[in-house]
Amino acid sequence: MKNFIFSLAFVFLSYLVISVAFAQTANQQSAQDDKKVDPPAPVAFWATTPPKVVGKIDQRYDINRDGILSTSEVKIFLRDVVAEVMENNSYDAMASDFLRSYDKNRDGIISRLELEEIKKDLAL
Ligand SMILES: [Ca+2]
Ligand SMILES: [Ca+2]
Repeated sequence: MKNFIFSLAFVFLSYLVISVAFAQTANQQSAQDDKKVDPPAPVAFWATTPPKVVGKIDQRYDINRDGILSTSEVKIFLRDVVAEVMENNSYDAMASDFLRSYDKNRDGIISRLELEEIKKDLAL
C-alpha cells in the first residue's frame, strides 16, 4: 500500500513538472510570435523618389510648383490617367517622362494592360 501511494505521488509530481515545463515552452513560443513583424509594405517607385517635372503635363499636376511631383500630386495624375484609359482605352505616355515608365512595351501609350500596374501602385 505504501508503495502504491509513493508511485501515485511520483506520477502526480511528474505530471506537475511536465505541465510546468510545457507551459513555459508555450509562453516562449507566444513571446516569439509577438516579436514577429510584418515585412515592409511594397511602395510605388514614385513614392520613394518623387519624379521631376519635365513636360507640360507634369507641370499641370505640379500643384505647388516645386518642380517635383509629390506622392499626392502623382496620385491625382495617375487617377486622371486611369479615368482616361477607362474611357478612351489609351493615354498618351509621351507627354510625361514619369508616365513613360509605365509604358512597358514602349509604344508611347498607356494601354489597359499597362493600366493594371498603375492601379496596383495607386492602391498601395
Ligand atoms: Ca510638386
Ligand atoms: Ca504601351
